[in-house]
Amino acid sequence: MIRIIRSVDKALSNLLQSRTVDLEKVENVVKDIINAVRDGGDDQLCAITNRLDGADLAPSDLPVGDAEIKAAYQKVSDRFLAALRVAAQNIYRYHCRQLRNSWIDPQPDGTMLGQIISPLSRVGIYVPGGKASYPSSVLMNAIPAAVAGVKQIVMVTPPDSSGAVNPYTLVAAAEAGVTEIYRVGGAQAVAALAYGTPTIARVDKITGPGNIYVTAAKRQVFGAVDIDMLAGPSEVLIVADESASPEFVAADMLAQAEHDELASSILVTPVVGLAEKVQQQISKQLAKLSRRKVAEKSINERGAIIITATLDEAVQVANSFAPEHLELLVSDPYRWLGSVNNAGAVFLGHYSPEPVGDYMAGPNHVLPTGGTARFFSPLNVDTFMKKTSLIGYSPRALARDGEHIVALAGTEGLDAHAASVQCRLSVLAESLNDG
Ligand code: HSO
Ligand code: ZN
Repeated sequence: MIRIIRSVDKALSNLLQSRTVDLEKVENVVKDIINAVRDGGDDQLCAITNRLDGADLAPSDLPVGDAEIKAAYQKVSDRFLAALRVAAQNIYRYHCRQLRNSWIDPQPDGTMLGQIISPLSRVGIYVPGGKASYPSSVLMNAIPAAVAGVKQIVMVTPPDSSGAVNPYTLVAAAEAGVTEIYRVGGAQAVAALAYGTPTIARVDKITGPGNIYVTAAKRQVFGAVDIDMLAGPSEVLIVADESASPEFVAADMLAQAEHDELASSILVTPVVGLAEKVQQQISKQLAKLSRRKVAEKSINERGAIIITATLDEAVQVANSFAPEHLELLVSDPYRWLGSVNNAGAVFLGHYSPEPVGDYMAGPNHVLPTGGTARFFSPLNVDTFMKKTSLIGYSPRALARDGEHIVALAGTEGLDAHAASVQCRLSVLAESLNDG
């Protein structure tokens, strides 16, 4: 049964402690894989795929071709495709709102300062295989990249032991504008994307969640490429008052719990009666779930119901936990929104359960986990763009600021910096004298 905890401080420190993901423990295995791929290219990629995924591939089998994508369309239902297309539309529209323009700021003194915002040229999207292979996540990664204007969107995903890739993943990739697909996963795929092999050209940035090996690999290759964030197990924190339905709250907690045994579902409420009813509802609803085993372990080991004195305190607990998903199942969610400062996504009111955001609404479901909502943002269009500063000084502006630059360079002991400005100041002074 899910725990009900009345000591808020203790509950918080326990929860915060238990959610740290220990990437260190796989660090060495991952380093070996990355080095092998760096040194051995495609052959090593295939050898490692054989060893870990059981698929016997030659380098020429790595790319997924058009025929296979066409065949995938034959395997998926019309119902899936219709739903996927509505989701893709919504995600596309939402992310278009995030597009920002380059700008220039010309000044009366003739200077021109500005910022160019441009898409990355080539990005790699990691899509997990097996049970955690979600077509929705393909859309969430690829569509923002396409909106940003990225020309080469490369997807990697592990094959099953026969070498096949999930047809739903392939269809989602085609719908979302992915331009290249390779059947390779794990740390080996991250290494290939970061350093390149003869078959897979290296990318500028790797996004998308994966298991602990993928996450550790992303951390290790950071610097050679950029990465989006370090993803951990998924989590929801629900703040609820007496207006909340115990049935809804329990359902939402289980929706999170079924993702992963390590997922956390937390309810924070000042209403003791609600807490007890939710506890009963969870036991009742659990029995009917196809992923009962996973959900039950998650709920019992990582789940919690925390009783606070007030709703205000409940929101403060949410801020301390900085959840990936925050549901405000309260009578006036907008009243509390201003008090929320750490959350990946906020779901407002009784009719915005997390799956609305997971699949349909449009905002991204790749969100910061493990408390990183303190500083990471959801995956977004900016994730796939970079900025370049523009500096255009006029002679007049340099004449005005030159001595200040010389002064600062002097205090830093950088004579050549000072000279680079001084030689121009001399020319300007001469032309003034001439004039
Ligand atoms: N809740 C997951 C995303 C997801 N749910 C995909 C269903 N499919 C992490 O935000
Ligand atoms: Zn989900």
